[in-house]
Amino acid sequence: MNDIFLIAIVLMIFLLIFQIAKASEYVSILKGEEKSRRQTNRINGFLLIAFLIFGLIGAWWCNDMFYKETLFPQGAASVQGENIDTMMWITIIITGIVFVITQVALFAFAFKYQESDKRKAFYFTHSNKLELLWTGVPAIVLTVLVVFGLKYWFQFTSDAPKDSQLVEVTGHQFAWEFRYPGADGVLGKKNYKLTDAAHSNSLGVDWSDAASHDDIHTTATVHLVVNKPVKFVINSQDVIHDVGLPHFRMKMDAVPGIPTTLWFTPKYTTEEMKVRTGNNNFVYELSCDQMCGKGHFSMRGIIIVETQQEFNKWIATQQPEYAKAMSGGSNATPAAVSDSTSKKDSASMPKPLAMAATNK
Ligand SMILES: [Cu+2]
Repeated sequence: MNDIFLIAIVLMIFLLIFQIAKASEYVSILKGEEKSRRQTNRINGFLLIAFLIFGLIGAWWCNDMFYKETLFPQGAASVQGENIDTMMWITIIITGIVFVITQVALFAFAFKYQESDKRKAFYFTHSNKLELLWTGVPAIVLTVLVVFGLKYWFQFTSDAPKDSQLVEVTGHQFAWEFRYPGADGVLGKKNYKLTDAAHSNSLGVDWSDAASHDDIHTTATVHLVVNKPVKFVINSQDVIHDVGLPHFRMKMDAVPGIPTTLWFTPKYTTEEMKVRTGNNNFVYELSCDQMCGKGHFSMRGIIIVETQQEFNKWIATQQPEYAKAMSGGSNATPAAVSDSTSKKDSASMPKPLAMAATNK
């Protein structure tokens, strides 16, 4: 009912404008074409100035009102992200200044140089000086901005520091899976032909590679250590996804068949971010930033940033995926790790992880 009412009002307004336009047309014929044209010109000139003033105030007001809704006020949560923020601010300031100058010039010129009997339009076909100026200056400024962007891009896509944590991120329609190398620091080999979600091998890990025996797998939630660089090795099992890390100001495509990497250093634990944002329910989010199908909206991961001690405590409670697979599926209780194969294999695991695999 409300919608019909709204449509009726809009139609009435259109009708009103149409009638006013028609009436003013008749008035202009009565007054004489020339006189009314000049009058319209003047009115248009003032309207353009009004549009400029209200437009600039409106743009400022919108930004002011919604600024607190953005992630800017809480600051970047990674060391690399701070560089991205700085770059963003420099870009906003430069383009903002250019925007105001060009808009003021556009509308002020339209007002100042409206039709007048007192002057004649100056006509010229070409000016090398002007061409050079308005091509050269933007080209130089944009080159500087792009070079800065490339510098940071090469930084966080290049080799991660030696002491960094390694986490493999795999996207598929519509969830994220994570894999941590165990105590050996090496992720086991994978082969897509071995992918078998029903038998606890959703990532297609090659269990014959001993390096895979202590790897820890998680879904939906990933644990990172504060102030320790983390390197993500990113994969996709079906279509292109994108690891979006808005709080850390990072993102990277997950491309089937082509692992991509990025590294960053989280600056604040999740608990610290709760205080910084004044939001007790704060969680770091890993969003899929690439439209990937009908469940794209739900492809969300949670990142828990914690201290090294908290991380060690958590990882100690995790059972390696190999042990789960050998015990007959991820739903089996760890106590079910009793068949001869898994006993043999857990014996070959590094000690603490083998204990985690069998004692729980
Ligand atoms: Cu998606």
